[in-house]
Amino acid sequence: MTTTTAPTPFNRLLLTGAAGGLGKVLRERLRPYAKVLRLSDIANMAPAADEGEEVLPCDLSDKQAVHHLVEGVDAILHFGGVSVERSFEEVLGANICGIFHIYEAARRHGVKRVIFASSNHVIGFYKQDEALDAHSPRRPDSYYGLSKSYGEDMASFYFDRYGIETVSIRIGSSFPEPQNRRMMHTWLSFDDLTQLLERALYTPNVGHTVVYGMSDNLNVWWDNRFAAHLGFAPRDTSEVFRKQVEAQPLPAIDDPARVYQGGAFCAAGPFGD
Ligand code: NAI
Ligand code: 15L
Repeated sequence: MTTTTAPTPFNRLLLTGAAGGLGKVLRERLRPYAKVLRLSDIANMAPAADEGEEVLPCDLSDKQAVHHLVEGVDAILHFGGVSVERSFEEVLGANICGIFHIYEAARRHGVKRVIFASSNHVIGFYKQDEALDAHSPRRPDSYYGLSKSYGEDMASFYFDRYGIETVSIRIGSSFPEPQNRRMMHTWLSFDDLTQLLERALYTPNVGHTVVYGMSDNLNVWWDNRFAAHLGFAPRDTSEVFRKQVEAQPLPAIDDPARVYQGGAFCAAGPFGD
């Protein structure tokens, strides 16, 4: 459960992807957890509001820049990178090289905890009537999903080899509201995301934990039994949006949005033909 008073703040937390949709939300919500929140992105960010913020632009594909970025932080919330399906070349620098740079910098600077914004697209090619847990073999649905799958392997390796702990959150769909029928299953409210990040930051001995990031929705596809030690107890549910979502036309029976857990990502590409 989320504590009513925030636990002891870290001295300095790093949030990558701070200019993005979730980054802007988390810029406010992570403040109680850090004396200084270091915010980074390749895109423009609002200047630091006060001494509790540091704004450091950085391209994740630049190893030396990421090395400097990570210096002096206690933990990393890695939300930066390409967040939808793109060509392999676009995904390669930001996500695949990017996650390597993050872990190498963590190792060299002695950072012991990473929270990785993974994605449901690591398992996106499962059908919507299949039940999964964290041990289900991955079935990435895109180059983007492959990059998140690689990121989870990187997290596993850096724990086994160097003892750096990670919580990989396979975020479903974290938006103000579920936007379609698929998201009735995958939706993660911002409050529940915040609670999950708190648990991921403060739970001891997480090793490499994989957790599905979803609210307390009906008929979910994912079972979080292997992440029970996090004590994540979502409080919101997509049910409150059912009427408005079901007013939308039903997709055709063979539409990927209706067939696969990853929805439209399963039909993206090819690129560059
Ligand atoms: P977003 O696309 O709004 O934010 C990603 C940020 O990363 C952007 O501000 C972008 O400028 C930055 N970025 C891209 N390439 C970069 C590079 N080379 N160097 C530095 N920064 C770079 O995405 P959103 O929705 O905020 O998602 C945040 C994270 O959570 C992403 O990693 C995404 O894959 C993950 N996620 C989000 C979900 C959601 O429902 N919002 C679902 C599953 C995963
Ligand atoms: C993701 O991984 C994306 O970053 C986000 O934009 C949504 O598409 C989400 O998955 C989803 O599957 O709804």
